[in-house]
Order: sequence, then structure tokens, then C-alpha cells
Amino acid sequence: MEQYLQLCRKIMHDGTDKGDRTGTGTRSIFGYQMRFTLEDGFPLLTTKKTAFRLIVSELLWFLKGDTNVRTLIGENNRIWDEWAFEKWAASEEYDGPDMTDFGRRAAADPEFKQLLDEQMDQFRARILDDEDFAGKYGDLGPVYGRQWRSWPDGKGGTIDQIRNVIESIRSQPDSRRHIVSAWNPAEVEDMALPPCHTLFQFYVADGRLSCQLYQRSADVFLGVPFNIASYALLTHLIARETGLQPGEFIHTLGDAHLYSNHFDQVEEQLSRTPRSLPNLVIDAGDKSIFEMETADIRVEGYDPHPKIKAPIAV
Ligand code: DHF
Ligand code: TMP
Repeated sequence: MEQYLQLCRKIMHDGTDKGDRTGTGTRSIFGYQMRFTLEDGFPLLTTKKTAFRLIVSELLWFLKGDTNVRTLIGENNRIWDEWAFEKWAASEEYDGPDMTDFGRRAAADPEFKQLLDEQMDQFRARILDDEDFAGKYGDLGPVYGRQWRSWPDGKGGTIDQIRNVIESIRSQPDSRRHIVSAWNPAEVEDMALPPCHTLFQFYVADGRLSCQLYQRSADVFLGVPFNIASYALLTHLIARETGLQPGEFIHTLGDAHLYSNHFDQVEEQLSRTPRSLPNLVIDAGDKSIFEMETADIRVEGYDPHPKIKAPIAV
């Protein structure tokens, strides 16, 4: 994972300070590539404790075609809540304290942060208790799960890109068309957050399956550790499904940024020495990737440095 630390160093030293949509401010570079050989171990960061369980539950949620945070909250996974809450807090029906610009305000004001936490807790409880409410406010719009499994084909039907790519890897491994795209320009406007991991491609050689991701926008401290592990896991899962060995995960980044309120955390991380990588264990019997559950997948031998907290830009 030295490559990840190198990316952090490069942004800190060579990056340009810029404003951004969230009003936080970032330092960024444009265009960067990392390569992870999956045989060398599972690429989960060891320089800070990273919640692998959340990564598995999010990926399986995508693979099932789900776009509602209710499923994630049910698994105690809160990583998408802010983007559902945003819609609720801006709705006519919401009558709690004003939550305009809540992400930025919470990062700056501990008192407001506490108010937000209370509202978010109430929101989560209601999502779990009230199915109609969850249907209306838990859904993030036509995000990853929708585009991966049921991209509208414009003729009244849908396209299952994941099933198709598995089939094409099996039947025509040499094909140069093993592509899945989450970026659907016709629907980007309806999404709670336009896809950050926008497009990926598989490649088969010597019995090994490799995957390359194009990520248009990369929050290098909070998002990228999740994204690396998620796509490494996806490569393992698709390899298992197609009878291949996992090869490389190649991670190509567009706007690779560090938020200005993550700089201290990054320095702390850069002062730590990486440890040996864990191993991935998939204990799913003959379940397909569409049937797996979070408990079927784990890492062994993971001995990271402690967690480092950082506020997320909404
Ligand atoms: N917005 C921004 N600004 N950055 C992101 O990385 C991001 N990621 C999204 C949605 N919107 C985003 C989905 N993925 C966390 C990690 C990934 C993620 C969302 C949130 C996160 O908060 N990670 C923390 C806490 C995890 C935990 O609860 O243990 C971390 O320290 O890794
Ligand atoms: P943007 O839509 O303005 O680019 O904001 C999205 C932010 O979320 C940006 O900081 C990148 C970050 N992000 C990731 O890094 N990885 C992810 O998987 C997701 C969903 C978001």
C-alpha cells in the first residue's frame, strides 16, 4: 500500500489548492494511476484501521441492484446516510431545525453537529420503522445499483451490465468490451450524488482476471481506501464467478484531492509504517455473487494502525 501513501505525498507536495462544490477546499492533482497485484495480499490500508465490513456490505448492495439506504442502515452501515438525509431535510414534510448546508456547518460547529446527529438518528430510526417513508426518502435515485443491474435501455426494458459482463468474460475472454458504466448522462441529474467510480473494464490473460476503474473524483483520505478495497473485492468475486484467478486491480483517478480539513490526519498517516496485507476469505459455498451476504466475506491477518477520524464533506 506504499502506492497509496505516495499518492498522499504527491498531492500534499505538488497539488494545487482549489475551491470545491462542498465549500471545504481541496488540494488536488489530475490524473494518477495505482496498480495492485492481488496475489500479494488484499489491498486494505494498514496505516489506518479501515472498516472492511462496511465495504463488503456496500458492494453487495450495489450487486443486488439496491439503491435504498434502508438495507445499509439495517446492517448498521451509515456511509450513505447524509445523501439520503439531504433530500429529507430539504423536503416540505421535514419540520425539524434548519439543516441547510449541514455538512459544512457540522464540520465547523460542534453544537450544530450534535443537533445534526440527533436529527440523523431520528431519520435512521424512521427509515427502519416506516416502509413508506423509506421508499420516499431512503432512495438515492438511479445510482450504482440501478445502473449496474438495470440500466434503462430506452426501449422500455433494462440492461443487466453485471450479468452481461460475467457472460462475456466466460464466453469471450479475449474481448476488449468487458465494460460496466455507472455514468448514465440521462439520469445523472436524478442521483443523490453522481457516480464517483464511473466506469470499469475487465481483462483476461493467462487465466487471470484484471480490473481497471476510472474514478472521476477521489476523496483520497476517506473515499479512496474504501474504493481500492471494494474494487479489489469485486475483482475477486467476478474471478470466482468466471473460474479465473484474480490478477491486478488498476485504479485510475481523475480529480484526486485531499480536503483541507484532512491534512493533519494525512500527515499522521504518513508517519506510520505499513504492515503486511491481510488475506481475503470468501466463505460462500456455491452462492452466486448476487446471493452473498456480508457475513460470507472477511479478511484474515488484518493488523492495522488505529483508526483516524475525519469529517466527511457533503
Ligand atoms: N463524499 C465525500 N466527500 N467523500 C467520500 O469519500 C464519499 N463517499 C461516499 C459518499 N459520499 C462521499 C460513499 N463512501 C465513508 C467512507 C466511504 C464512503 C462514505 C463514507 C466514511 O465516512 N468513512 C469513515 C468512517 C467509517 C466508519 O464508520 O467506520 C472512515 O474513517 O473511513
Ligand atoms: P463531487 O461529486 O463534487 O465530485 O463530490 C463527490 C465527493 O465524494 C468527492 O470528494 C469524491 C468523493 N467520493 C469518493 O472519493 N469515493 C466514492 O466512492 C464516492 C461515492 C465519493
